[in-house]
Amino acid sequence: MTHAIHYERVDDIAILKAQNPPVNALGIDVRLGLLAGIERAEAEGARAVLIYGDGRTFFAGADIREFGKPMKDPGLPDLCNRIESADLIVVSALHGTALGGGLEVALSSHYRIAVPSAKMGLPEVHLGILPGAGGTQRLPRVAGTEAALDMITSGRHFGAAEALEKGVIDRVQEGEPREIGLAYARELLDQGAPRRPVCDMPAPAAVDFDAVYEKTLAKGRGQLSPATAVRAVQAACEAASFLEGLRRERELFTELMESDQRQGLIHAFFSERAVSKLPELADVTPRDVASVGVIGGGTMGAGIATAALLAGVSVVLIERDASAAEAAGQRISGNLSGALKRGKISQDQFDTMTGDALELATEYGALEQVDLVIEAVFEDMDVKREVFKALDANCKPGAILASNTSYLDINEIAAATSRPRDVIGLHFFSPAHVMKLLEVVVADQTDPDVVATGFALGKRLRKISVRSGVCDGFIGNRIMNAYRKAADYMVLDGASPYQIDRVMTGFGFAMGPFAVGDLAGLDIGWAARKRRAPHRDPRERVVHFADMLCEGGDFGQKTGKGFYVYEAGKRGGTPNPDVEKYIAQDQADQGVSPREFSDAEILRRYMCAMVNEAAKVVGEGIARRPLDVDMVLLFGYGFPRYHGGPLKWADLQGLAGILEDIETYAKEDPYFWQPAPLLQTLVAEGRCFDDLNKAEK
Ligand code: T1G
Repeated sequence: MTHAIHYERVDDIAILKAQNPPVNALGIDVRLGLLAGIERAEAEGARAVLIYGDGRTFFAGADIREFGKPMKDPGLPDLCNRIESADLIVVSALHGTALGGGLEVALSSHYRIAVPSAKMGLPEVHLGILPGAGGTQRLPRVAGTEAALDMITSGRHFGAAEALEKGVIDRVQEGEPREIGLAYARELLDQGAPRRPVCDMPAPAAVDFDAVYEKTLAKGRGQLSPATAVRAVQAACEAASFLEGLRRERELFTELMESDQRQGLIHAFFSERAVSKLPELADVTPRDVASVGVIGGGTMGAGIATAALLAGVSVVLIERDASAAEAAGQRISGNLSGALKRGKISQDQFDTMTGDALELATEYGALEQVDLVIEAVFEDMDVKREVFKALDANCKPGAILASNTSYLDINEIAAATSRPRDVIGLHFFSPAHVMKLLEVVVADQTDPDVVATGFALGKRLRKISVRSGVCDGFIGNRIMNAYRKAADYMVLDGASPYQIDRVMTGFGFAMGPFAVGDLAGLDIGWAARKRRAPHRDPRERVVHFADMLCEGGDFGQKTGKGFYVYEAGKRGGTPNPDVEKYIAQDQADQGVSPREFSDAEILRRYMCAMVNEAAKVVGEGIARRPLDVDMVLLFGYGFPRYHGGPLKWADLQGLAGILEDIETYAKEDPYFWQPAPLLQTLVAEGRCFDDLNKAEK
């Protein structure tokens, strides 16, 4: 027996215990051990086999690290069929998270028991594939077609109670998996219970699969795996035999396994785990943070305070006066009542978070005991320097002073204090209690343990934390500024903003850049352009049509009009007829003769601008690795997850072609399209961005 599966006999029952931490992934050692265990049990004349997982969970799925490599026998589909055809009773006892191939192993068993806390699911669609070891054929047979379609196309986890109710498992029982599994196997043997292969169950009832397919495809915003999985379930209902259904499942699985979207989603899966693991922090102990101070109770400050309260961290929020502090308290209560309504927190938790755990104050003296302060006041350097001077004077030694600024220089802020080593940037994204991204901005003098504390706080707040160096806009806003400019330049040159929005939603974004601008408020970009104007390089191409919109008081959704006109009670907007006039005016003022843009050119230019700036951000060391940029764009800017992020997308497209296009665009605008040195180097060396990610591991 391989070490990954431990074999034991208890009378006429053989027990196969999986020992492959951390999640009992079904790697080759486990598969070999299961096969050997079944064959040994049969050879020894055992009457039943119990399969369960040691440690924290039953099998959590195939070993994702094996994807893209030649599959070693036994493959999971064959192994599941072999378990199912075993000439004895097979029982699976589930705990932890029985996911993907793990649940498929359980479904190929004849009986399934679970502890009440067990979670199950077939989340393969989130990896760009579909259940490929019989799950699309067996689940509909035990749970019915509709339930199976919901579980498989959503990829959601579900609990033992729902699994029992839907027929996915046969029993839920408190206890250790080994004990409850052994007792259940014994009971079945004593009852003379029959083997009960799912493959012998009747084919599930058909539904209108074309309608389900179309609906699933539309919902996926271009992601293929959920809709393709519908076709696999359809085969369970319509194929001539179970084996024919399995064959169809394998065909569709292989199609997805070879797709770029599978590579993108697997990249996202591993990157979101790797991005917050920095080698230089491995041996650094974070400082304790039992309570945080928040300076400023506007949307951002209240959101940050809400995120901290939801994570069990008490908050002292400072506002300039009692009424502002009261308003902040209302915002926090409003945020938390949303969590209460959605069942994320109990009434008791709500009462604590809006009661004892939250202090609203107007004097900095209230901060004397907090371990870390996050400043979220007006984005003006003079204001921030004053705030940090006051924090420095009032906070205890060792308290960390963080700014939530989205672009200002943390070094300059730190210089306003006597403790620059305790100063860091913690850039949250609005709404701060919802958006998962946190940019941990490390200044020149920031202590490593302060950085480690930033990441530890981010983990506690269930954020995806990404390390950033100091520059205008850090990682995300700096890159966004570049691709937004590319979009504006295309409009000035003749593309319609509405065509650009349509192209980018077709690429998988929930909204295009102009609709996003309307949502965030066009005045924010306007203010940033005015702030940068005095420092603007004379070679930079300037557009004015967006400023004209703002000068007319049209800031987007908040004023009812921006690039789109918004009507109360209606979702989305319709194109604002004034915009064409402003664009034409800008073109006339600048002597631009507008031309046609194809959808393909729009996408290419937009993405090349994003990739080029991202390559500069990595090349300058502002982002540690390409995957860091990918995670910022995924978790802060709605980049479609199935592309993996802009630099994963670039690798899949081919860097040489991207560089070639950038060099072509640079002929018309050498300043904006200056190729990133890192991109040039990678192309010259025949390497890709992922090579840099691997080098860092
Ligand atoms: N394969 C390989 N490594 C895995 C893994 C997997 N399936 N699941 C987790 N890990 C690693 C993870 O990278 C991390 O590593 C460590 O385990 C702890 O994970 C044929 C083909 C199980 C809910 O999609 O959802 O079966 O960073 O930090 O937050 O149809 O991991 O420590 O080096 O996430 O407690 C289907 C994916 C596969 C489940 C635990 N299964 N995993 O969450 O810990 S496809 C999945 C998860 C499949 C079949 C198909 C979560 C978790 P490191 P973690 P966690």
